Parts: sequence; C-alpha cells; structure tokens
Amino acid sequence: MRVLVTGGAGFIGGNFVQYMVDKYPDYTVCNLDKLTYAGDLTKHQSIEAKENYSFVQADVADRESIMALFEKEQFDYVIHFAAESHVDRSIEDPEIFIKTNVQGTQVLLDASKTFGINKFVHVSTDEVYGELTFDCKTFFTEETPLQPNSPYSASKASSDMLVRAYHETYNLPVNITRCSNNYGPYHFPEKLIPLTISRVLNEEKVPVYGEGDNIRDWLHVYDHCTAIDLVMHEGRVGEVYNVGGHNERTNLEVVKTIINSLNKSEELIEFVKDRLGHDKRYAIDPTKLEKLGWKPKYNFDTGINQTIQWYIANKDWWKQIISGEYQKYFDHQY
Ligand code: NAD
Ligand code: TDX
Repeated sequence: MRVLVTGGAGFIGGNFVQYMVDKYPDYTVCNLDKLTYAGDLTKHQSIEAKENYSFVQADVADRESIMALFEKEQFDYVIHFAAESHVDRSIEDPEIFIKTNVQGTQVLLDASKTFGINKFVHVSTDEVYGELTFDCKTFFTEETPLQPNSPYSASKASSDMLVRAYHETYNLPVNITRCSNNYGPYHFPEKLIPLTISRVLNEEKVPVYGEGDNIRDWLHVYDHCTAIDLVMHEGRVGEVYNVGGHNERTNLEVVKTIINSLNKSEELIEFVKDRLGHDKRYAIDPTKLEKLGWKPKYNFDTGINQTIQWYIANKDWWKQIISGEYQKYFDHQY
C-alpha cells in the first residue's frame, strides 16, 4: 500500500508517520509537508534512512505540485493532517487558515478524485462542534451540529464540509475523524501542555487564560494514531468518527498537575487576559469508534507523566524551537 501523510513533520502527523513506518514495513509512507514554523524533520532521524519512508516538501494548496505528485506516486491512502493548527494564531491572522485548511484540502480532494484512491482520511477536530456547557453531562457525538467559534475551527469545519461533499457528489471514499485535544512527544510548545512543561522547567511564569476553568478532553497522541489506523483500514466509507478517551480536566488542573509533578511552586501561575471567543468545554463521546474496536492505552495520569519525562529527556528539541522566531511570537502574544 502507498500511503500519503500530509503534515507529517508536525506533532500528530509526525507521530503517525513513525507509527506507520514501524508498524507496516510493507507499506510505503510518503510524508508531504510545507515545513512551516510548526514542521521539523529532526524528529524523524530514526526513520529517515528506512526504505519505506520518503519526504516531499510542498504546500498542499499548490495544485500543480500536488497533482504531479499524485500522478507519479498513485497513492492508495491519503491521511490528511496538514493544517494551520493554533487557535490563537487564527484569531490574530485568519487568512492562512483559509488557504491551507480549506483550499489545501480541496486541492488534495481533487487530486484524489482525479487519480483514484482507496480511502481519504480527513483528520479534523472536536472544535468544529463549538462548545459545551460546564454541566459535564453533555458530550459531542457525530450528530452534534457544527457550530465552530474560532477562525481555526471555522476553517476546519469548512474543510469537513468539502470532504463530505466530495463523497456525496463524486463518491470519493472518505472518512472524517474528530479528535479531542492531543498531548505527547513532539507537541509544539505554543500549545498549553508543552508550553507549561517547558516554562516550568525553565522556572518561567505560565500564562493561564481567564480563570483557568475552561475544560479540555485530553488524549495521548499514540491513542490518536491507533484510532486513525483503525479508521483507515476498517472505517465505513462516508462515516465520521469521534476520537476521545474521557479525560476532561480544567486548564488550571492541568497546569497544577504539571507544576506539582515537577515539584515547583504554583506561584508560577499567572492569570492573563482571556482568549477571544474562548470555548468553555470540549468533551467527546467515542462510542461509535469503540464499537469499531478502538480502546485507548493511556489515561491522563499515566500519559502526562510519560510526556513530562519525555520533555525532560528531550530538552534539545524544544529549546531549539523556543529560541528565535518563537520567542518573538510569545512576547507579542503575552
Ligand atoms: P501542527 O501544527 O503540529 O502540525 C501541522 C503540520 O502541517 C506542520 O508540520 C506544518 O509544517 C504542516 N503544514 C502547515 N501548512 C501546510 C501546507 N500549506 N502544506 C503542507 N503542510 C503544511 O498540528 P497538529 O497539532 O499536529 O495537528 C495536525 C492535524 O490534527 C490538524 O489538521 C489539526 O486540525 C488536527 N487536530 C489536532 C489536534 C491537537 O490537539 N493538536 C486535535 C484534533 C485534531
Ligand atoms: O498559554 C495558554 N494558556 C491557556 O490558558 C494557552 C496556549 C492555552 N490556554 C488555554 C486555552 C484552551 O482552553 O488552554 C486550553 C488549550 O489551549 P491550546 O493548547 O491552544 O489548545 P486548543 O485551543 O484547545 O486547541 C487544540 O485542540 C484542538 C489544538 O491546538 C487544535 O489544533 C485542536 O483542533
């Protein structure tokens, strides 16, 4: 099988590329990535020499390059992760989110339709459903109406609609996955968990938006990879699958867990201005995926400890990222 993974130099796509190269030595895995600020290839040193792995630098919105690649490689599967992924950046400057997340997805759908594929898996997010209330009794199901609140989630919802339309109109074999917040190795330090771990390790203040009472539903990236593997091979064509492991935490709980596990002071917490349009709570009902046979390996307590240890052992990776351009972004943001 010939598998195209877009966004495979990023956090989740990067973990997925390594998972696939190791698990399926008889598949070829082509990692296509533009290498934006969020993409880096140093994470793939352990697989870059393997025969079943290759890398192509390209923009998913660049029609000519994408069409030429599909014609040459005749992919069986497209697993589409490539996106602008950070909500705060989308609030600051939405335009690139439309180009990459919406137009880029449409170009990949066109290429898949033109050259034929077994399956197009579109990796989406629970954020397309909007927000839940704090009552903790309701969950996002696959039937929850789409009500995206940020430019990022609006761009992801738009791409979901295009994927759906290419299935309905052209019979393209697709699945859409909508996962809750991921955490784990190689998570880019602009996001809450790696930002907190790296700043606490550096004895720096951790910015918590508003009162820290917003709730996210955390899933270890490894469990997201096993979910996509299952959907890619077993998912019913045309279906949407929610991915989540019932690990709801307030942001303040997450930050305190990290600080305490590193034996540092909670005085590092700094409450800052809230995010505009900040969604209150996300929580996934994963019943449909569980019925397909998926079971997560990590609960939050084991997963967060493994992740903290990973960031301690891999300081070189994140220290190189938080210097330079990233520092300018951070200083502007907070
Ligand atoms: P990320 O920002 O870490 O990585 C994105 C990757 O896409 C980077 O390597 C970047 O270089 C690449 N990219 C960006 N624009 C591109 C373009 N125009 N052409 C080609 N490559 C491009 O993102 P992530 O957190 O790994 O998220 C991956 C996917 O999973 C996204 O589609 C996101 O919406 C979805 N998702 C993320 C989460 C989460 O918690 N991080 C949860 C649910 C769904
Ligand atoms: O400095 C911070 N302080 C803070 O309180 C940051 C960066 C975030 N937060 C809050 C905002 C959110 O309530 O923490 C929560 C998590 O924030 P992010 O890590 O930015 O993630 P979120 O906005 O929930 O979106 C993530 O999950 C869904 C990913 O970035 C998306 O790509 C994915 O679709």
